[in-house]
Amino acid sequence: MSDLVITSMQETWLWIGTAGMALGAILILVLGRGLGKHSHHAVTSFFVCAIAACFYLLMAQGQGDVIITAKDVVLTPEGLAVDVESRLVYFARYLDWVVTTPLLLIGLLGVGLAAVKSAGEDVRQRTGLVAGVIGADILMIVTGLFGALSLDSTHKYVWFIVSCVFFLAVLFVVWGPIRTSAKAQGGGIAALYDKLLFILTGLWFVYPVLWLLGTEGTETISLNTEVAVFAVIDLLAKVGFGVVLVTGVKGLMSGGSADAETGRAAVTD
Ligand code: RET
Repeated sequence: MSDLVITSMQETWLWIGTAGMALGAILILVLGRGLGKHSHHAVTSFFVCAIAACFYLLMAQGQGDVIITAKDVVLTPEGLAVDVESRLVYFARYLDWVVTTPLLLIGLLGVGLAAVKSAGEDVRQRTGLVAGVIGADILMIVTGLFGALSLDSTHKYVWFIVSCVFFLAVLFVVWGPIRTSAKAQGGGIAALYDKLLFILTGLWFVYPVLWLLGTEGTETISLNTEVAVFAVIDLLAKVGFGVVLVTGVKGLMSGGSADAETGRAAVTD
C-alpha cells in the first residue's frame, strides 16, 4: 500500500533528475559549439536531455503518475468479497523513453553509418535499417508500457517478453549491420562507435532488470529504490552518453580521424 503514494524521497530524486537533465542539456550545448557539419550530434543529445527534463518536471510535480486499480468479486467462506488491487505507475517515463530512445539511437547511427554512400549502396537499404531499429525501439517501449499498466501477471509477463523481443531486435541491428558499417569507416570512427555501443548496451540492459525487480514486475525492490536507480541510470544513459558522443566526435575532428567521415565527404562535398 505504501507504494501508492509519491514519497518525499521519490520527489527528491525526481527533482535531481529534472535539474540533472536541464544542466546536461546546457552542458551539451556548450560542448557542442564548433561541431560544424557534425552539429546534428549536439542537436539530438540536447533534445534527449531537454525532453527528459520536461518529463522529470512533470513527475516531480506529481503529474506524471497514475494509480491503476482492478476489482474482482471473490467467493470467501464468509460470502462474496471485493478484492481490490492497485499500483502506482509513472506512465510519464514511457512517454519520455518513446521519444528519447529513438533520438539516442539516431545519435549512435549518426556515427556508425558512413557519411558518404559507398559504391553500389542503395540509400533505401540505409533507410530500411534506420526505420527498422526505430520501429523496434518504439514497440519495445510501448509494449513495456502495456506491461506496466497490466495488473494480471500473465498479461504483464506476456508484454514483458514481447518488449524484450523488440529490445533484442534493436541490439541485433546496432551490433550487426551498423557496427559493420562503422568498422568499414576505419580507426577513429569504429573505436568511437564501439565505445558508444558498449555504453548504450550496458546501460540499456539495466532497464528491463529494474522493471522486473521493481513494482511493475516482482516487487523485489521498493518504489523508492526504483525511482532513485532509474534517475541515476537515466542521467548516465542521456547526459553521459551525450557527452561521450559530442566530445568523441570533437576529438575525431581535431585529431583528423573524423576525416574518415568528413574527409570522404570533403572529396565529394
Ligand atoms: C522496458 C519494459 C520491459 C522490457 C524492456 C524494457 C526496456 C527498456 C529500455 C529503456 C531504455 C531507456 C533509456 C532511457 C534514457 O534515459 C520498457 C523497461 C526490454 C531499454 C535508454
